[in-house]
Amino acid sequence: MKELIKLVDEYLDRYMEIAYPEDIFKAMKYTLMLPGKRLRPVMCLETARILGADIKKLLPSACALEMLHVQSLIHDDLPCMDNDDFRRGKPSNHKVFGEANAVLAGDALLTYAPQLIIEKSTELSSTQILRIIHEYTKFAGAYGLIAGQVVDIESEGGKLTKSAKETLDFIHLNKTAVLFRLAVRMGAIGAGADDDTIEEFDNFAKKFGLAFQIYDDIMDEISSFEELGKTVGKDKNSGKLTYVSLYGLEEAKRKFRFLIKECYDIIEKYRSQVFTEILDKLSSRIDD
Ligand code: GRG
Repeated sequence: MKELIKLVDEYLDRYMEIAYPEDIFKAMKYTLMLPGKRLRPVMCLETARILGADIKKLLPSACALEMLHVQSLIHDDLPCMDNDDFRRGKPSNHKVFGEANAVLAGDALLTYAPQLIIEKSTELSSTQILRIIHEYTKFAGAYGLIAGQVVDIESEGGKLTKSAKETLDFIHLNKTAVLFRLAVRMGAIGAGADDDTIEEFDNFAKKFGLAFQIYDDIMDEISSFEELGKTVGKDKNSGKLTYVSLYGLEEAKRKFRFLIKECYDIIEKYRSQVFTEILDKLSSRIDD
């Protein structure tokens, strides 16, 4: 896991060169290079590896995923969205570069990511690149990430057109699970996997994504700024719809453990040290 994170960091730095006008590239690189967990690129590379591909083939896609993820974090922190002053333990992008540059840095990451996949994926076929770009645009846009964010904002304002449970699942699947799905799908496509295998990994990522968001909701309740690198207790204070607010802490933990068990069961046959490490780390923080 450590080696994969190091590789991702090295390639992110290499791909994100500072050009003119420097201010925008510096703003893009600032949040990108802060120490995140790099879970999405690592999951993309590990999926490709266990399905038999040379991970180098997938490095542009893995870095593009982190750029898309960071774009969503930068925009999520803006005053017009979640209004958070800290991210990854440091002041949020708009606190350092101003709101206009933070909006533009997010937009620039969102568009540079597919550019990078097209320009640097020299060892993937044109069909694989086209499929990966198609998945990227579908999952990042109004059929994915943006849909999750919109419903999240609407639910905070008390606007629910479905039941609270359906709304919460929709938000988590689209805001959070979607990028884990994109990660494993990209890795599987890059490895030339068949449709059944892609769907198997997709199913894993959906469950993992839901578990990850429940973990995030629980951490907001029980963790500290030092551990998370962002403001804690915000969900509770803003009356946000979360697994903890809907089901209570104990039931949220139970749901988390159930989903993680399902993840172990799906991935077991691949004997992946990296996926096991990710699942172990996540579950070790949630006690019985
Ligand atoms: C795609 C144009 C466009 C807009 C995005 C702002 C937005 C719409 C969506 C917000 C998505 C969001 C912030 C979801 C939260 C997911 C989540 C739990 C993030 C934390 O992930 P970690 O813990 O973070 O992996 P690190 O910093 O470790 O990478």
